Amino acid sequence: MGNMLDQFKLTDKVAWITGASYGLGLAYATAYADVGAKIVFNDINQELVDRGMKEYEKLGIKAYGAVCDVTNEEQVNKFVADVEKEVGSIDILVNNAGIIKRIPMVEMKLSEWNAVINVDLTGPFICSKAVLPGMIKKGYGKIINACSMMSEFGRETVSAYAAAKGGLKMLTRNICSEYGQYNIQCNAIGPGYIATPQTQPLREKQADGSMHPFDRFIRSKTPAQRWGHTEDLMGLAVFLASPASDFINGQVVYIDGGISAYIGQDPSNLDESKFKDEDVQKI
Ligand code: NAP
Ligand code: GCO
Repeated sequence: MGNMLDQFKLTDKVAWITGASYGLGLAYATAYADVGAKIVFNDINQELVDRGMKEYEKLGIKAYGAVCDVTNEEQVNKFVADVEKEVGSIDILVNNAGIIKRIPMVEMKLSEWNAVINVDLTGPFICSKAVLPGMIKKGYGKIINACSMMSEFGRETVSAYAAAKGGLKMLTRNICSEYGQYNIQCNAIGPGYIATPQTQPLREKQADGSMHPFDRFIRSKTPAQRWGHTEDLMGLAVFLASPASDFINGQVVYIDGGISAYIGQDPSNLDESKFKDEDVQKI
């Protein structure tokens, strides 16, 4: 068995994290670099790619970054071909890129619905389809999808996002079913409520300086009574990308501070003096 820690190493593995200029994607990439992976990332425009490159340089990480819209199959196929030439065949894909639109369903335009479904569900289809042939040829691969509380629960105003993330849970199971025979594992990370730019609007202080109602609500639904930080997810990201999880397939692993196990308490019971302002991200 050798040294157990070797089970969690990604030495020389090529890891592509989509939409990883900041937020959770940056955290996943940082964790992967720390255990030896070669980092590859894309984002929606050059400004974001440049921002990401600066972040990786600051962290001492040599990353390959390029513009690629995950909803554009031509761009994705070119990105994968360029990576294979410049860095090597992709061993690990994290379908992290995502958007959310918080609009009551009856007010949501079809174009807004389609935008969310395209990025959050069709994007992972396109990117996974692009990397699977190489993984099948090698007889090795890890695909990790960004699921969500909304893969299991609904809530007001996030119909498109919940439909996409619910679909992504089933896409995870289907990739497992079709390609597990080639030693390819497809699992998903299911974060709870994490302090990133995407959830910033739900945590902003009110004009009178009081807590955002949703901030109080989500803390009353979380046994840990706090928002997650990007660092909280790094260990699970490494685990699902490493040999330690080679016999885990088709699973969504929820990392949510206990939300999905807890009925919640009356928000007015919470002692606000215990709460710290949640940083958007520490790294
Ligand atoms: P984020 O801060 O909004 O970052 C998402 C990244 O994806 C951004 O860099 C974004 O670029 C990029 N992106 C958006 N559309 C893209 C496209 N078409 N092609 C390529 N890149 C694109 O989100 P996050 O909070 O880090 O979350 C990352 C993933 O985890 C998302 O899939 C999200 O749904 C999921 N998640 C987040 C939470 C949470 O609480 N934060 C919880 C559960 C699941 P732009 O700046 O242009 O948008
Ligand atoms: C929302 C939030 C959530 C989080 C995350 C929870 O509006 O409810 O944005 O959807 O982003 O997906 O797991």
